[in-house]
This record gives sequence, structure tokens and C-alpha cells, in this order.
Amino acid sequence: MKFIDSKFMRDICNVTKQSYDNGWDERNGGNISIRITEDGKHADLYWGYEDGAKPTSEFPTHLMSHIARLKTDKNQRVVMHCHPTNFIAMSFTQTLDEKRLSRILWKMQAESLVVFPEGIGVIPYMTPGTNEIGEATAAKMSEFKVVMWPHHGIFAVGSDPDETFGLIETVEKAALIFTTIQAQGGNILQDITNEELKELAQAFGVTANSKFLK
Ligand code: 2HA
Ligand code: ZN
Repeated sequence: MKFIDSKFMRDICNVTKQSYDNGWDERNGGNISIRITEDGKHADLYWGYEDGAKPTSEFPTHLMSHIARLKTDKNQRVVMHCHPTNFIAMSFTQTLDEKRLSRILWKMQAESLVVFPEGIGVIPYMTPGTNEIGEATAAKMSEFKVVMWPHHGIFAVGSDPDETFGLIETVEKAALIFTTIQAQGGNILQDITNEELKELAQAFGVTANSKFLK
């Protein structure tokens, strides 16, 4: 019996290939999981796990993030992790402040706030693959769909692989624009104002994180 529909399987192949082609999954970097909606009593092996291979080292974060999102939005069944270059670079040059980083990313393009109106969560740098980083990420996942892992990458959630990858792409595009601005001298002559962010949220019917708009 198959517990995941074939469209999801195809979409996983497509988004992981795109992520690799974008340079966000060097070597064995990146991982993705889908919470299946069965009774939890069955497992179905589609491929792999041969010659002693094990699930991703980030399994604790995937599992705990699914548990966290299930309480917030049970339709969000996909958790994806990868290493978007410009987003990671910002974790070196910018203070690790959720409000500040969220506002920078929101202001880089008019789409940003519409795609991640909660802003982004940020955890401190922690050793990957540990239960501790899983717990810290899951704690953020109750409020945010996107969590920055400083000096490492991104964790994002969504209702299907395409939506989740689209979220990562949007965040990374904003980070790329920020990087390009710095490369052009960093002198911003005009940008999207806080008032305009509020208007954007209203126009698109999304609830922006009010703590980050104050
Ligand atoms: O699974 O990206 O963080 C490879 C990784 C670990
Ligand atoms: Zn990683």
C-alpha cells in the first residue's frame, strides 16, 4: 500500500533537484520530510536505506517541527531544510535579531510579506543533528514557517513540497537582493516603508506579525 500520493513524490523530486541546481544542497546537504496522514502504524519504503543508510541527521528537527506545526496548522505536512547562500551570508553580517532580519527581508521585494507574513524565526548557532537544535527549531515553528539556522541554512514548512520550496525561494531571493544592494554600495535611497508594509498586508488579506511592524 502507498501512503503518499504520487504527485507529492514527484514534487519532492522536482524541488530537491531545483534546490541542488540552485547550489543550496552541496554534497549531502539538505533534507525534506512529509508527515503522512495514516494511523502511524505503518511504514512504506519507497527507495534507499540500503547498505546501512539511515534517515537524515536532522531527523530530530524534522520530527519536532512536524509536531509543532500540527498544533498550528495541520495542513502543513512538509518540512524542508537546505543551505541558501545569501540567506546564510546574512547570518554573518547582520545581528541575529528576528524583527530586524524580518523587516529587511520584507522590504527587499513586495512579495516577501505576502509569502511569509509572520516574518522569520532565528535560533542561535547550535550543533546540527542534535535534539537540542530540534527543540529550539520546533519552539520557533509554533510561530514561524521559516527558521534561520545561523551559519548553516534554513528550515521551512508548507502544505506541499512546491509551496515549501517557493517559501524558501522567496526568502533567498530577498537575501540575494539585499546582497546585491550591498554590492552596489549599500546606499538605499528609497525603500518600502513600514506604512506600505501594512497596506500590503491589508491589500493581500494577510496578517503581518504586528510585533515586527511596530
Ligand atoms: O543532511 O544538511 O544539516 C545534510 C544536512 C545536515
Ligand atoms: Zn544542513
